[in-house]
Amino acid sequence: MAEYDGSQIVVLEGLEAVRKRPGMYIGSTGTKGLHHLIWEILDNGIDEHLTGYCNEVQIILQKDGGITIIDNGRGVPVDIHPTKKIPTARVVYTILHAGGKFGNTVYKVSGGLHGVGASVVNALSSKMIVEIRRNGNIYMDSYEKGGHPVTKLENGLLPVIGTCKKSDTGTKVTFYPDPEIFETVKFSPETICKRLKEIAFLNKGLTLRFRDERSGDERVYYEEHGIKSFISYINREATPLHAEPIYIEGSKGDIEVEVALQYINDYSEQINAYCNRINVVDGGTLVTGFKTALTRVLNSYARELGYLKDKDENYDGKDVRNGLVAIVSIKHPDPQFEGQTKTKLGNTDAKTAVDEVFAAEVTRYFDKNVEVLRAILDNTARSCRARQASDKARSAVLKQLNDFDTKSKLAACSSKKPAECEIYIVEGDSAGGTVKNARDRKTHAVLPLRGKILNVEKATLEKILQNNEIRSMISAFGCGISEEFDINKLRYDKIIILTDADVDGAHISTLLLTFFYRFMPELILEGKVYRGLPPLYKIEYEVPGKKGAKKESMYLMNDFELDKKRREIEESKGKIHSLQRYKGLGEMDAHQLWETTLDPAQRVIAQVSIGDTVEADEVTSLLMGSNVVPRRQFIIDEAKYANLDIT
Ligand code: 28F
Repeated sequence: MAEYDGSQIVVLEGLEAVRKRPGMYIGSTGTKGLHHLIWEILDNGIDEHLTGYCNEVQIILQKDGGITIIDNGRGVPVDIHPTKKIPTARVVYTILHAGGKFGNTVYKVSGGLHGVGASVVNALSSKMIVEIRRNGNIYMDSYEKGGHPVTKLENGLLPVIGTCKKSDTGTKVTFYPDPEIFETVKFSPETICKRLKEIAFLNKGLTLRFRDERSGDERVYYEEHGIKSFISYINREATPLHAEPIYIEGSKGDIEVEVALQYINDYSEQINAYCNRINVVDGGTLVTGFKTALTRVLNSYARELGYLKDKDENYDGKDVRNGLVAIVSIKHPDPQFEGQTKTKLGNTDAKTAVDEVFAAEVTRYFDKNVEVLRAILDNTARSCRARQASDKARSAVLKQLNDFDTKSKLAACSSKKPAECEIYIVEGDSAGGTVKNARDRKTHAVLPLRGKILNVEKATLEKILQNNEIRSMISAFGCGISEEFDINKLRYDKIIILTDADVDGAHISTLLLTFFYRFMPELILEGKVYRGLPPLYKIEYEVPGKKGAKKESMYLMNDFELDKKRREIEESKGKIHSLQRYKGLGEMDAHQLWETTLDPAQRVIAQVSIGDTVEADEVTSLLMGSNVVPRRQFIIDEAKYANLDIT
């Protein structure tokens, strides 16, 4: 057993904290949290690419369930850390938040959890082995059971297990996620490859090699043209208005700016923003700078080329961005992330940098490609005319909607303070009735939906505004939609979707989310939308106690909890009296529904968030759009993750 001195005892307590509350560090212990372990280690390798020392990263899924990630960067330093008095590499992998890089000298890359550091991965692994190639030596360190170092240091240094060429440098990390922590330790090659593809797009010149030793599958990801190719990939099924995506790059001070954009024949706009490779889902200053510059440049060209006469008003930003698909990617030495989910960039210098670099470079481009400029201005002029027409139609309908819609079946709550009110969107009148009885009338409103709502992905605005279910929601929420949307007018603090845990329930929930995402995206971005999670089972059992058997009952959320409870009852020689599976909300009485699903003190609700803008837009169009073939393929690929209720 390796000897520990005082400094290391502190270290291990840090990692113990991670094992106690893994969700705090990696979001969840489900498959998403499992894959965050990979992103964390991978990000450190990509950091090396960002700083210019690495051009290749390998990812190997091993037969024994472990995963190995190798970069050809400088290799984690192995010298004795000035203050911790242990090898720096051991500091990186055993001290919390000591991530791959310290200080701000290097752009910190992160998979969205903003660099919780490689030490968290170690803490949540049953085993980790690190091999470092530096100064012509191969150093090794290894850890077990959540980061306990097991390699004996030699004169306080990592042992050298071999030699290599001086030029052969880099870091190799192999880790085995701890099955005691994770619900599943099975990696998904599809999930990994999708992320590797995105990383290649965002890091032009970086080669990513993937190998799955269980299947023999090998893939290489390399995008010589980076985000320009990313735009072509995103638009692979669309009809572009100009053949080549526009690509600009430049820098202002120590902020590097890249923008790629291509207009397509579509009504929506999609801007994907990245800061140091983090997908800033809520945008922020880098997007504001881009939008301001684009609107300003196109309006000045519109006047110069006669699209707009002196008396005409400027084109609106929405007109300019109709059919736009863009990626704004910056590298910033000290990014400040804001917002509830820390995915909005706050640095004001980023706004100026993107505005100035983009305006100057895209003007240079348009001066040399007037036919592309005209295609875009024609599109802008068309969008402006269409908007003005539909504005008239929409505001007429919305004006009528904002007056309280008598036809709606809303059971309002008595409180008029949005901060304490919640609205439950419930599937069907019977469940709606039970929820109306069970709720807290002061703060709980209930809006029962009669069956399926319209699929907005395939409908025009006029058709959408004629659908009663949608009208009821718009008038109940009180905050308008699209351009008229104003989150400050929302009458509720939470919109909780309560559907049955069956296929129909899932479909209605998806239709609702499509409507929110397309017409009230801020509801989701501001974290207002939740999924109610009623229990799936009620189990009644007895466990032997000192004063004879004790009868107990409890609610269980899913099969994972049921299996765990069954094992517990078995181990304590208990007996199960009954197990009830709830097929739908209507099967619960008001009291049960209150204590399991409505009572804020006891219920479980899941906040809906957008993890990745490219994915959100793609999956919504894929699942809800008109192209059937790619949808069928998506469902086949993802079906293994669905919790189907085929009983
Ligand atoms: C497979 C995962 O983790 N690669 C890494 C480096 C390189 C350096 C580094 C990492 C602690 C004090 C910085 C080397 N030489 N791949 C990886 N490659 N961490 S993690 O430094 C951590 C140091 O400051 C590195 C000079 N500077 C930095």
